[in-house]
Amino acid sequence: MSNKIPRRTWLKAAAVTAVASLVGNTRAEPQDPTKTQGASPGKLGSRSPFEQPEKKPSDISSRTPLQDLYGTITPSDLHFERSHAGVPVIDPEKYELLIHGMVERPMIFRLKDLKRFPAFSRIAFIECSGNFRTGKTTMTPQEICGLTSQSEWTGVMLSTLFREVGVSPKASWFLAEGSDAAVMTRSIPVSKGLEDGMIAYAQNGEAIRPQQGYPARLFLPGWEGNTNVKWIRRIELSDQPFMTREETSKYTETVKDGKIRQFSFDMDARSVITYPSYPQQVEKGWIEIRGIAWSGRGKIDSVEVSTDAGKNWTKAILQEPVLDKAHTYFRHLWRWDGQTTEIMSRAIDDTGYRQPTLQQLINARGTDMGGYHVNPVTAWVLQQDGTVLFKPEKWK
Ligand SMILES: Nc1nc2c(c(=O)[nH]1)N[C@H]1C(S)=C(S)[C@@H](COP(=O)(O)O)O[C@H]1N2
Ligand SMILES: [Mo]
Repeated sequence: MSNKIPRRTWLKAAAVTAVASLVGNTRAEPQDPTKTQGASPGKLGSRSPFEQPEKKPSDISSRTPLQDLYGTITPSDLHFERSHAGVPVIDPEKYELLIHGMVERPMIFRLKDLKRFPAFSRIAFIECSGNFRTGKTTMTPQEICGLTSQSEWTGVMLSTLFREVGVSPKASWFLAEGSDAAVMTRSIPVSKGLEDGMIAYAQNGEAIRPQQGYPARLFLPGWEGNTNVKWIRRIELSDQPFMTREETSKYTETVKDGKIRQFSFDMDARSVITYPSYPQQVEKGWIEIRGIAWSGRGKIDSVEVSTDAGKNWTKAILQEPVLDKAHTYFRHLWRWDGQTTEIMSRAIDDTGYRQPTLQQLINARGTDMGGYHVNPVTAWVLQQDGTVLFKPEKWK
C-alpha cells in the first residue's frame, strides 16, 4: 500500500493522522516524539491513551472485551468477573483456610503457610457456565461470550494439601466454601482435586486480584466457573456431595423429557472469531481471520473455519503453545472478494468433541434447555461495505 509513496511523505501523513485522532482524546499535546524528552519511568505502567479496552459491567458480572485482545492471556484488569454478592475485602494477614471433615489432621492454613508449599503455575481459562447471549446483530464477542478469560495461575496443588491433612481414602467429595456475602459453596469430587485442582494465590505474576478471589481461590481447570470458589475459607471432606443451593436450585440444566442434569462440571469445547467481528470493519482482499478456541476436557485438536456460511470448512492454524484446558489462538488467511458472506468457526477437542450449532444443541437438549453450557458456533455476517454483524439465531 505505502510502497509507492516516498517514506518522508508517508511519515508526514502518519503524523497528521495521529494529530487528528489525538484531538479531544488525550491531554497530551501532540508533538514530534523525536524532538522532546518523553515521560519519565513511573511506579506503574499504563495503557496507551489510544487504547481503551473495557469490561462491560452489569450488577452481577463484567465481561472481557475479547474483540480487543491479542493472543491468549487476558490482562488481569480485563479478566471477567462474576460475583454473587460483590467483592469482599479480605486482610491477607487474617486469611485462613480450614481443611477438615474426613481427614486425619484437620488443619488451618494461613496465606504464608500456603506459600511455603511448592508453587505450581499453569495457564488455563475460566468460563462461567452461563456464557451465552444472543438477540441482536449489533453484539460483540464480549457481549456474546465475554464470560471467559485466561491467566497464568500460581498456587499450591490441592493434592499437596490433601496429603498434608491426610485425606481419608473413603472421602469422595469435598465442599469448597467462599468467605463472601454469598458464602458460595460447591461440592467437588476429590478425584478432580487430586487431578489438577489448586488453591491459587497469584494471577499473571502478581497477587490474585480482589475480583478474582484475593487472597486465594479454588482453581479447577476446565470446570464451570462457579466451582472455582473465590475467597476460599473452608474445605470439608466427605463421602457424598453436600447438595448446596448452587447445585440444586441453580447450575443444573434441563436435558430432554423433563430430565435435569446435575454436576455438569466440564466446559464443552468452543471457539469464537474475534477478528473480524462486530463492531470491526474490514477491507476487500486478504484478511487474517483470528479467534480463540478452548475446551474444558483437554487440548484443542483443531479449529475449522467456514467463509461460505457453513458449506465448506478449512482447518485453521493453531498458534503454539496449544495447552490443556486453555484458550488457544487460531488464524486463517482468507481472500475476501467483497461479497456478502458469513464466516464462522468450530472447535474440535482431543476427546473428539465437536462444537455444535445452536440448532444441534436445541435438538439434543430441547427448547427449554436453560442458559447454562450453551456453546454454539458463532457466525458473523460480512457485508459488502466491510461492516461485520453478529448473526443471532432464534433460540427461545
Ligand atoms: N466465593 C465466590 N466464588 C465464586 C463466585 C461467587 O460469587 N462467590 N462466583 C463464581 C462464578 S459463577 C464464576 S463464573 C467465577 C468467576 O470467576 P472470576 O470472577 O474470577 O472471573 O467465580 C465463581 N466463584
Ligand atoms: Mo458463573
